[in-house]
Parts: sequence; structure tokens; C-alpha cells
Amino acid sequence: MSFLVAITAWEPQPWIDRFRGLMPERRVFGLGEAFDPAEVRYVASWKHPPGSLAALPNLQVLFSLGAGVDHLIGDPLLPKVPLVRVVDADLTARMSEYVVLHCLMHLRRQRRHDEQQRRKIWFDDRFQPGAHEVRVGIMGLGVLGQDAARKLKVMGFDVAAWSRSPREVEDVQSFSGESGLTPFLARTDILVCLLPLTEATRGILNRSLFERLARDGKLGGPILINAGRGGLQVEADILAALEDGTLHAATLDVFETEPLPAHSPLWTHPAVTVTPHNAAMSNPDSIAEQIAEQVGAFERGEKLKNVVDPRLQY
Ligand code: NDP
Ligand code: OXD
Repeated sequence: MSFLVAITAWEPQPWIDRFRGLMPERRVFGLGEAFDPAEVRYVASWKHPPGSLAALPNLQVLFSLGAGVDHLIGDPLLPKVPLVRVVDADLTARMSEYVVLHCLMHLRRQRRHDEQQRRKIWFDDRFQPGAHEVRVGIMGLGVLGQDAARKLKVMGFDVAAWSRSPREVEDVQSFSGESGLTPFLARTDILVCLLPLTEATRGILNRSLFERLARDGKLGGPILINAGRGGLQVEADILAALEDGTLHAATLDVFETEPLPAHSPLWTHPAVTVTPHNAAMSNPDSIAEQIAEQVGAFERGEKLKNVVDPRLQY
């Protein structure tokens, strides 16, 4: 019973080595190696080449090596077996670090201080708002959104969130569904997107949404932070909204095309902070161990955890 590690866009070897160490009784292959497709029972994927998993007749479970599964669901030839995603304390903590860092960077206008330091300008910015005066709105109140919401509360931000179905998190005002979106946006100064990419969410971060954000906040205009997926955002709309003041600034970790092409104006826009899709990296140490445990449990007849609902696509 072999295990296939199908990774592009990351270095596969640390994952292959880790799986081999955890499952010495199994043959673990990388995509470039020769293997018998009939032997493969499990696949762990991060952006496998579409179609490359189509002819595995005895495949039983597909594991995503990330929390998101759009890279798998986007493959029209994906085998119809249970799809398991990552829920991992280390990954969750990293995402919250990212969200808190960038909310604080915008609150404290750190990009402006960086620029002033470069130009040796002593600008004494005495009139900074407090975190409690800034309304953060999180799109997606799942595993990552809930943790980020709690940690933003610790910093004092006024936090609300929006999800598909109603959710409750202590001291976080929650909105849901189509009808909840407009009131949620109307009270949001910093919009943090932690949604999955699905048919329902593709392109949701567009001009019409930006126009519904609060205009009476303390940061000079609405700010967007997207660490969900690039397919959620319309980059031409972000750039136009930054030009005409509909958006004041943006922090983007994910892009329509990754790596972000050199010709993208986002690289050099003075109001945009770009990070290379590393808000919350998957750690082979903890994640491979969880997957190996799930394989063992599955073979003992136990239920798989964190299985994706194929109708919802997340
Ligand atoms: P979860 O599945 O736990 O949460 C998803 C949340 O989004 C839920 O609250 C869900 O609503 C909500 N949602 C889904 N569809 C809709 C919709 N149509 N309308 C409104 N809300 C919706 O996912 P995670 O929190 O674990 O991860 C979220 C995403 O973060 C991943 O899918 C991935 O794309 C991204 N990610 C990015 C990383 C990076 O490094 N940049 C790292 C890790 C993840 P409900 O609660 O009702 O189900
Ligand atoms: C993920 C990611 O989905 O790293 O985990 O993007």
C-alpha cells in the first residue's frame, strides 16, 4: 500500500522524507519517481498537476497539504474519494500572527514610518487612533477566522465577522449570508478576508463590495487584507479603488496569478503591501504526522477528520 506525495510550488523532499520517517512500513513516492499506480492508496497533494491523479484505481483518501482545497477541487479529473484538509494549531497560529501584524501595521501607519525613516524625516504622529476605535471585519469565521478574531480582540480592536451560516464567537459581532453582507461591510474599517475559494466566493473582493465599506473610520479610508486566496480578489478593481480613494490601502498575501508576475503594478504601488503567499505556511513536522495518524485511524475503521464537503467545496 503506497503513499504518493504530489507537490508542485513547494520543495517536495522535506515532505517525502518526513512521510518516509513516519510510515517506514509503506512505500512513499514523489511525483518524479517510478511507481505502480495500482499500489497507491493515499495521496498528499499541494497543487498536483491537474489530471495527474486520474489513473489511481485503488486510491482511498486524498489529503490536502494545506487548509485550502481549491487546488484539488479545480482538477476536473480529481478522483471521487474523501478529501481531507489541514486543520493545524501551528498553521492557525501563524495566520493569526499575520492578521494581527497587518492590522497593527495599518493602525500604527508603519509603512509611513518606514518611508520617513528612509528620508530622515522626524514626523511626530500624535493623533493615532486606538485599536478600540477601529472596526475590523473578518470574512470567514472558520478555524482561521475564529482564532484571528479572538487575537484581534486581545489587541483591543472592535471585531465583527461574516460567514455563510450563523456563527457565534464571544464578543465578536457576527453576520451571515447574503443579507448580512451589506451591514457587515458598512461597519468595517479593515476588511480581513479568510474565505475559501469556491464557486460562491470567486471574485467577491470587487469594486461593488469595496464601495460598501465604512467611510467614516479613523484610518483615512477602508483597508483590505486578503490572506484567503487570489481568486477571491479582482486585482484591477483593487488598483482602481486605491486610485480613487475607495480603498485607502491593501495587504495582499495571495494573487490571481502566483508567483505575482513582475509586471503587476501591485509590486510597486505605495499603498500595497505584498507578501509571497506565506501568511501561514504548512509545517511538514506537524502536518505529516497528523496525516500519518489519520491513515492509521482510517485503516482501523475509524472516521476521517476534517473531510471536505464536496457540495460546499471547502
Ligand atoms: P474553514 O472551512 O474553517 O472556514 C471557512 C469560513 O468561510 C467559514 O466560516 C465559512 O462559513 C466561510 N464561508 C465559506 N463560503 C462562504 C460564503 N459563500 N459566504 C460566506 N462565508 C463563507 O477554513 P479555514 O478557516 O481553515 O481556512 C480559510 C481559507 O484560508 C482556506 O480555504 C485557504 O484558502 C486560506 N488559507 C490561506 C493561507 C495562506 O498562507 N495565505 C494558509 C491557510 C489557509 P461557515 O462557517 O458558515 O461554514
Ligand atoms: C493553505 C495555504 O491553504 O497555505 O494552507 O494556502
